[in-house]
Amino acid sequence: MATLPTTIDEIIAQFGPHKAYAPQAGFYGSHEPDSLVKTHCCYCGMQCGIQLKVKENKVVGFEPWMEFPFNEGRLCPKGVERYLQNNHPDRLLAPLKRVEGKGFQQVSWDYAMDKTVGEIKRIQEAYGNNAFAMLSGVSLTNEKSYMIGKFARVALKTANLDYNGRLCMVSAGAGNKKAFGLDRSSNSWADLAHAEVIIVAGANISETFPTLTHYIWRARDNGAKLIVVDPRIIPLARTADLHLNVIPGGDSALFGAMLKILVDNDWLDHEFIANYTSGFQEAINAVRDYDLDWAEKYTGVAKEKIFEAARLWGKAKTSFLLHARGIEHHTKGVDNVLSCINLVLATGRIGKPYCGYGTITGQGNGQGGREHGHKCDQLPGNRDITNPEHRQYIADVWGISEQELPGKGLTAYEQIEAIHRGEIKGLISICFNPLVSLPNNNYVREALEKLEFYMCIDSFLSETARYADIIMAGSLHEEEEGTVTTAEGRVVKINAAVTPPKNARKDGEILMELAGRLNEGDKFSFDSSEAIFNELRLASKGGTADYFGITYEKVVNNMGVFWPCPSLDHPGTPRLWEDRKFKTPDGKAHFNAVSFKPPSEVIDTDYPVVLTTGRVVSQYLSGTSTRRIGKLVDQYPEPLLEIHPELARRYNIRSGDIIRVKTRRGEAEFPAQVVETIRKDTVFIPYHWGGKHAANQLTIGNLDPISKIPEFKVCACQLIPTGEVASEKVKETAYQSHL
Ligand SMILES: Nc1nc2c(c(=O)[nH]1)N[C@H]1C(S)=C(S)[C@@H](COP(=O)(O)OP(=O)(O)OC[C@H]3O[C@@H](n4cnc5c(=O)[nH]c(N)nc54)[C@H](O)[C@@H]3O)O[C@H]1N2
Ligand SMILES: Nc1nc2c(c(=O)[nH]1)N[C@H]1C(S)=C(S)[C@@H](COP(=O)(O)OP(=O)(O)OC[C@H]3O[C@@H](n4cnc5c(=O)[nH]c(N)nc54)[C@H](O)[C@@H]3O)O[C@H]1N2
Ligand code: SF4
Ligand SMILES: [Mo]
Repeated sequence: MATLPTTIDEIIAQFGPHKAYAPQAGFYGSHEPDSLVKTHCCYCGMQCGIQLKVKENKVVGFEPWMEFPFNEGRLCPKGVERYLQNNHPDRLLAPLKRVEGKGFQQVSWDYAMDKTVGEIKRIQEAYGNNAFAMLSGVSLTNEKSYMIGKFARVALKTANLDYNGRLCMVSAGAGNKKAFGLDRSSNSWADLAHAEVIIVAGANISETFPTLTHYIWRARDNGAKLIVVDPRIIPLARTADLHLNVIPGGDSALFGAMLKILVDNDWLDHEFIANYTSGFQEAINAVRDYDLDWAEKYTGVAKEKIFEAARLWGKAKTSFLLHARGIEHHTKGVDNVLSCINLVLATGRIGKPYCGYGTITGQGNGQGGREHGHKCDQLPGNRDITNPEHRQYIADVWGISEQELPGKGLTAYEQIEAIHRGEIKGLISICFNPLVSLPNNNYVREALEKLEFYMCIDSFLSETARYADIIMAGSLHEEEEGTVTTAEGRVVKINAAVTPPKNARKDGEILMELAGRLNEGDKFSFDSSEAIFNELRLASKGGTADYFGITYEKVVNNMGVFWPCPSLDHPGTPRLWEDRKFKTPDGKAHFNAVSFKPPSEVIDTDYPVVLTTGRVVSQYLSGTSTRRIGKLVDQYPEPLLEIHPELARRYNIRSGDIIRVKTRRGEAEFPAQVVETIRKDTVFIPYHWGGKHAANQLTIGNLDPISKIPEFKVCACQLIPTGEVASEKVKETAYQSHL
């Protein structure tokens, strides 16, 4: 046994910083693989098809999967390198326990299970069932998502289950449910290529969904006009017809003003509005005063450009509106989404060929994972945990009484607040790294320290796992079979390429054994992923996210099936709403009145610069996997502060200078990258790093009142040059400026 460390810092010194893993080029390629396994990339919501090369139970490379219809073999830089996470030297290979004052020690599975179950029982007996909470994530398959929803309610018997989609998809989900009664993008991407006008709002597609860019280029080849709404001139914006450089937080003012222009110029589809929608009058009343001068003031976008955007959108015959976290990560995230949907409904361009609207789902299974009961307020099939009929249906599928089914629980960040208040004492997390990804992470760290017991299931020692009492070595994406649902709503098959190495185990097996030890084994006696999927099909039947007609066989034979798919003879639904039968109670699509409200923290003389956060192409989420892959680390080794030359001049900042960024939550230092691609009043930091590099030391924990998403995309900061300069290597990256 190695000498054991004594403090968190020493644990970090023992296990990290991550080993950036880069075998020599061609090393693995020189070996003939034993097999090629068709599956999907483990990262973003595009879920590109890929073939993994397997040799001796290790993933040793990849080949394109040309036949998979969405990406036809194309992959992004992360997809090309993703195989290097397998067989990585940092991989957790056995369960660990933390010994106070001594760090982590390997333990047997029996010990890890016994300890966890003992602590669950102790905490629940002392403080009640809801004092033990669970957090999960949607890099997991539909089968695991479904099983976690059932595990938390039936085995752990807690209301407090939530998931990392709370930081991601929930504003869009809430907006879609309000407007359409269903939470899915309306069309397959195939329709995008033929739209006349495309609006992309707050979505850095070339870096975050790189393979989707192909569909936009195809639309451009067909003559489409492209409008990009983003405080930065993102790569897609460089060739756009219009770039609307909105100030972070200004979107609903922009879309509200565009709605007013559509009304004033009668660029409306009256027939659609009259027959298939409700709430139009209220929606336009809310924007009655949004003239162009007002809009320019609150959005920071020139009024001519706002008018031109509305004209292009208003006069088109076909169109697509796409958005992502740029408009959703706000305390007004749901309002922003609704203000986009109002533009789509006013022009009636939905449910027709080449006319569509959608949020671009972020995580690999961000779509499926938000349908099957991961959320604190949701049951499978996107059912509502507070609806008596929905509860009864699921209780029957699960073989429990409706009274036994817990009610609505706390959302992810609210769980952290409840730990601070002493209401939550125990936690299980799987597939979530909140210490990097939640806002205001000093506050999150204090919460982790307050827990009486914390168990984490992961395949790497994430920043959060370092605070666990027990770590269970779970599985990687390529080690367990299942299905995921892509951002376009297509259910696809994940095939296991290898088995978990050494003493690591499949996530599904870990959960089933825990359920057994909590005396609920009979409800978790699945002998295959397909058996779980078959129960999920039944549980989703009749819900808005209806998977009943989808089988493994159908998914494989058709390279994916689009839900809803209510019966076995149903072909699936690539394009929603062709029948105009919306899933709202009155069957109509709903306009919503949206009044512009400023962000929860605005700039002032103390904190005079707007801070926004997001992503870079070569890193993925909290970086647990991509920060361990050598080539990706080389492309972008540490977070840089993007700043406009004019703002930089004011502080005498040059690329590579180290700047202290301070907010009301904390401070951190980042090398500057001076770029002309960002607004003059705004700085941008990517968030994929933990510890002293974490952007979330600075962000604000204020939440949207409906979706409970944090305001990641806007807060106020100070810039303080430290007089220090970054290393040559980092400086080199900083000088690779965007323009
Ligand atoms: N490379 C890479 N790809 C990923 C991921 C990753 O971590 N790395 N993560 C995946 C996941 S889970 C997600 S959720 C998606 C996220 O995908 P995106 O939403 O595209 O990514 P972000 O970088 O968070 O934000 C997008 C853009 O929003 C802009 N923005 C900031 N504030 C505002 C605002 O107030 N209004 C508007 N209109 N725009 C604003 C930023 O400048 C940024 O260009 O990416 C997925 N794909
Ligand atoms: N400032 C700022 N913060 C943000 C954002 C932002 O734009 N700005 N974006 C937010 C968004 S959109 C998102 S989605 C979140 C994401 O935030 P997180 O969910 O915390 O990020 P991940 O990196 O996906 O963390 C997943 C953890 O699960 C592990 N894992 C991955 N796959 C598996 C698996 O199959 N099994 C098991 N057992 N473990 C697995 C990984 O090793 C990792 O430790 O971050 C949010 N945080
Ligand atoms: S676009 Fe997304 S799914 Fe496709 S290869 Fe890149 S990270 Fe993977
Ligand atoms: Mo996300």
